[in-house]
Amino acid sequence: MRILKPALMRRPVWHLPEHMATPENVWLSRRQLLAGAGALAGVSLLPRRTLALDDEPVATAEEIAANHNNFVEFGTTKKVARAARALKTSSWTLTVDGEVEQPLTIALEDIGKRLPIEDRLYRHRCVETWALVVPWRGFAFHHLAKLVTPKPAAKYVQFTSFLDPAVAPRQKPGWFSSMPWPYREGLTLAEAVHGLTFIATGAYGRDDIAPSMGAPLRLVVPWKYGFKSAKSIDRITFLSEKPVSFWEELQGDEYGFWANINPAVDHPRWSQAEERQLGTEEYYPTRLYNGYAEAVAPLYAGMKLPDEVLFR
Ligand SMILES: Nc1nc2c(c(=O)[nH]1)N[C@H]1C(S)=C(S)[C@@H](COP(=O)(O)O)O[C@H]1N2
Ligand SMILES: [Mo]
Repeated sequence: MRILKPALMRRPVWHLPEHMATPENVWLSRRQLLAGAGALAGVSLLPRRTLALDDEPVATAEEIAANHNNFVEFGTTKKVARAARALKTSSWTLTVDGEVEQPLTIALEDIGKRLPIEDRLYRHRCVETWALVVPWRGFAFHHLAKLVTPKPAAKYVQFTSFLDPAVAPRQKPGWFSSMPWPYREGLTLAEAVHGLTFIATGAYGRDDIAPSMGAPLRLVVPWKYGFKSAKSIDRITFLSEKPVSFWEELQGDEYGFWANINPAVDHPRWSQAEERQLGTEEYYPTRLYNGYAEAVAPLYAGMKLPDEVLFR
């Protein structure tokens, strides 16, 4: 596959015209365009677009998004889709507890009755530098927070993935790659109730999610590195103290609590300046807060944290 070097990609092609907005059309059209561009020594024919918050990026095809994953419960390669089919999502419940006035346990099938379901197209950027764009369906987390009424003591929110060694044998004690199961992630309360923070219940226009992408409930925090977006969650806990997350416990110097995306702050072992779009294999400059700076930078305005802390 042809790889356009960043220097030649003088303009972002995140945004394509409306008539090209279905993934299938985009695939064909982009390839044709890029083939044409190749003939013109790498100069794209697309008009220059700078992605604004309300611009719609272009979805990655589901076949690609569901077959290149990080989901360590099912293996440490990107090819975990088959193993993840072991997930049993039929009698799933979500428990919301901790520092709240009205803790609740809600069955998956009742979520749509109590929370406003909407579609959102979000960029996703893994700390390992691959990136894609996913059309999620689900609800903004602040709606759920309102249902349980956080107590004044609540300062953080922890999102916990399933724990079931019968489904994910790697979670058996003593497995050679023993990890601190279950997978879990944390946000400040302010981050959690930010309008962009989303719990996905569906994707690609459907009311369910491919198992490999974190069925049946998946946190989505689009301005942070992908590891913050915990998959297959069954518990959300409001806390007074900052929780330690899965990767932080394993390798805290490389995968911190904040993990906000910033092209200028390298991972200790590689540059974060560019990202590779799955499917096209094109490289683009990484965007501050993954392109959502306008919306989320105010969250961090008063903080005097060094970049290595806020962005790693
Ligand atoms: N439970 C769980 N959630 C997880 C992970 C995981 O291994 N287990 N990987 C994280 C990482 S590192 C990334 S990049 C994204 C990957 O999401 P995707 O496979 O849908 O692209 O899920 C995140 N959520
Ligand atoms: Mo990741």
